[in-house]
Amino acid sequence: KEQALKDFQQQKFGLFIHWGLYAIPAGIWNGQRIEDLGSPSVAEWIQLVAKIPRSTYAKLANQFSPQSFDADNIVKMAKDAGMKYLVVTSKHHDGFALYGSKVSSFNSIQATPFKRDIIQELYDACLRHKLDFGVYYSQNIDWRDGSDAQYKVTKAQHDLAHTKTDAFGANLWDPSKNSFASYLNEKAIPQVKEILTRFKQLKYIWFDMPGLMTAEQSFRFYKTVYDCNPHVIVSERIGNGMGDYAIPGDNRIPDPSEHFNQPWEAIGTFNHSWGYKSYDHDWKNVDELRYWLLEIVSKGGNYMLNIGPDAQGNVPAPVKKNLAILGKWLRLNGEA
Ligand code: JFZ
Repeated sequence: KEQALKDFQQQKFGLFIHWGLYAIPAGIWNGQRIEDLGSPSVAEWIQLVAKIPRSTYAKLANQFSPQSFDADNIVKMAKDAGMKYLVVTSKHHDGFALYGSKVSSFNSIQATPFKRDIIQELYDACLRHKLDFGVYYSQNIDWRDGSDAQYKVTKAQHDLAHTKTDAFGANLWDPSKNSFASYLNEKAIPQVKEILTRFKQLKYIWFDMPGLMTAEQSFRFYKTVYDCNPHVIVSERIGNGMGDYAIPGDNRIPDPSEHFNQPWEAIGTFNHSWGYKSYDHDWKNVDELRYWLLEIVSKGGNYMLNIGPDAQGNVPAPVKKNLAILGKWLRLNGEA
């Protein structure tokens, strides 16, 4: 693992991809923009913010047919931009898997007319173009099968301890009947195993939003990953101080005085949303991208810059354009 971490620290620049069913509403539900409905106003949170029932949300899968999706194009774009790795959402908070999961049929092969394995396609393209590959996996929040993110179970305890008491992220509008334990045993842990077994060259697993997870639960994920592939490195958002690399916070460049005991990675959006948002056109320009990259890399971190492809699988034009210019500049300076 030590070598894997050293390699990771050398990468400097990577591509983060948030993609899923939420690219279809793209920030608008029943004619209302997500910021007019509540917060957070990032497009991939539409199900929670608009309190969409699970069965209604699942119907989006029937419309998911991104005919323009081309893994090679995306990976080439990243490579030409000077990026060395890619991390894509294998399952976000909505519970939808972008690969052919045997554990849950709510996935891109079984639940959609598209019937393709997006993670496999991106994985293969990364191997072809020699980019390191990782996946994001929402281990705690799962609005479809994850019940209440154990809010009901542990709120009293947490109140007593005066620690985290909010139910942030929990599905309280239409919770599944699953207990949190059964969600862990029957979906999340098996899917993590499945991913690690399937994608043998996986380098990173990016857990996120641990919420009220106990140390024991975080450790179960850590151990599951380690037992399947001890070289895979794990983001700190596995929770409870576990994880192999630090993340200074979303869209945040750490202060020069900040000290990390681990390799770290700053993550950032290209506009103001991770998932595709049809009306957010406030893209970082090339000077801004250069600023972020240089600030982060000069402080010793990696910069993982996010894109959200649209419902057809297209990468927004300003993203392609600005990345191409940035890559050209990096090559002129011998850095890519
Ligand atoms: C989380 C997700 O909820 C979001 O949808 C996206 O995937 C993002 C990368 O991660 O959102 C967070 C998580 C942590 C912080 C902020 C937003 N934080 O620590 O500042």
